[in-house]
Amino acid sequence: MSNPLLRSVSIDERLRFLRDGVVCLRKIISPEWIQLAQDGIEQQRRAPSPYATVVDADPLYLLIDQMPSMKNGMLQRVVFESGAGEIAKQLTVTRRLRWIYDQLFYKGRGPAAETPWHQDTSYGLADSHRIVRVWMPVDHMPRETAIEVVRGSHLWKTHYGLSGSKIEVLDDEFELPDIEANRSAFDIVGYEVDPGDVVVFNYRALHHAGPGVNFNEKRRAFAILYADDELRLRHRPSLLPGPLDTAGLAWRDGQKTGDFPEVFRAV
Ligand SMILES: O=C(O)CCC(=O)C(=O)O
Repeated sequence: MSNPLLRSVSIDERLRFLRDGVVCLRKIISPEWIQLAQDGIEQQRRAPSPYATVVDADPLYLLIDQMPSMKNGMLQRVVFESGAGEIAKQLTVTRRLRWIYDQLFYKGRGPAAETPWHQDTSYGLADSHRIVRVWMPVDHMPRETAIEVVRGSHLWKTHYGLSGSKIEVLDDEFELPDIEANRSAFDIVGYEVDPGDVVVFNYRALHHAGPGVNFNEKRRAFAILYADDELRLRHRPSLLPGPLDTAGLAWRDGQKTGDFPEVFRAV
């Protein structure tokens, strides 16, 4: 298949991704694919999945949906054909990657809801450095409401739970420090973004999206996770089902993504 990206990832961007655990790639996804992502996200708003969190209260609208591409054909095309997977391949210098998950963040009217600081490992699926998250904004966002990441945190040995959440903290997890209250103690990077840009970060990187006042503007993003065949899966019983559970497949901790090629499809 031809490569739909507007440009390639540079060596400097690749080095920054490996060193910092995050990089913002400007003007790389073409407008047709942004349009399709917007349409797919709007379709999902009209018919969210059973795993969605929806807050539709005056004045706030928030939708966070899990694995929408499993049913939504437009978002599925974005996962496999927009070049997002190619970006992950170029950044990791990996020939074959697989889709492993995706999420949609729709912050509609009202003040933008905060996404608290977390590592994605705290939500389960796997513990690994091997997962690449391509976060694709489809609206303009000022830095205050876009993704911020603690630079280099993907290399920290510590594994954090979600502070104050209903999710149980596992034995090997530590309590997350209050990053927002101590911002100057952390090396935080963030970006003002436009449709066409992506922020790509390591699954273990600490990240959040700040609250903000955006009363009449939508703030929508689609995040896609890719990993190689060797990613070892891990159960997180208190959480939502993952793609294998949704597909009705039994699996054990430690099995690899490459063991389930029909669910974790290659990009
Ligand atoms: O867009 C957001 O609000 C949060 C995104 C996020 O946490 C992620 O993609 O991991």
